[in-house]
Amino acid sequence: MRTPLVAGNWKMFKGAAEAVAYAKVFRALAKDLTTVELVIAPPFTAVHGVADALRNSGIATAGQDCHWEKDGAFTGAVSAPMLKEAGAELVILGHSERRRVFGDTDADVTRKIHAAYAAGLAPIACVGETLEEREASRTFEVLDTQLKAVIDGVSGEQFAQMVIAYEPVWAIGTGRNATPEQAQEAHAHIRGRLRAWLGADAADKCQILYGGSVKPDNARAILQQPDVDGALVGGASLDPHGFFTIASAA
Ligand code: G2H
Repeated sequence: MRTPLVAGNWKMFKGAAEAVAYAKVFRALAKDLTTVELVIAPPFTAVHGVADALRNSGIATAGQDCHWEKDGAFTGAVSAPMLKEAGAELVILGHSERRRVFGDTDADVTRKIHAAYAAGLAPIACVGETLEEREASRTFEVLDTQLKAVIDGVSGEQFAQMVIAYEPVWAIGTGRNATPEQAQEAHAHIRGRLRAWLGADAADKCQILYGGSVKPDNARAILQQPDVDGALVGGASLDPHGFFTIASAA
């Protein structure tokens, strides 16, 4: 019922030239992969080039973050309308690296989500608990708090555009991925909360991605879980062939 979505989050890797070369290779590899929605999120400087190289391929380009204002004196920041103009169709918001390294709060994530919608970008909203929170049995409580911020003030029509990514912080870039059962448990919890708060239709249609050390050799088992609708892939998306293998498993 839900189309799988696999997104590559390149983080701070690849300059514009390398990014465009990758996009051309990946476009050719994925030309017959029509059953999966594909997204590539390069660094800001490569968004325009990648979007251009993927034009009319069905593969979308995403930003990795945006500011909540559309313009202003915010040195170093990039706004949602700027990403849209550069060719992005989506934007990753609330990634744990933004929360942990740059201090993004739940309130910031809410503002950024509304800025994305105003610019015509679909948010890929990230939630996830730390190891300390999991070990203290606080996973569901943390997910609920972050989810509430993600859907705060979002209309039903807007929510239909949203993608949610569950990324347990302890599994990000550590090589220590959640087991398929742990992923399914968290995803089912998220969908249950969405059902309670937004209704069955919204919850059943929402694509919930798993992120955290997804690799070609573990993707299939995770993606087979009933409430896992795709993956947000970091390190393993940097190679187009590896990323294609993961996308093909969805
Ligand atoms: C989680 C993920 C992509 P990685 O951050 O967002 O990265 O696959 O490298 O753990």
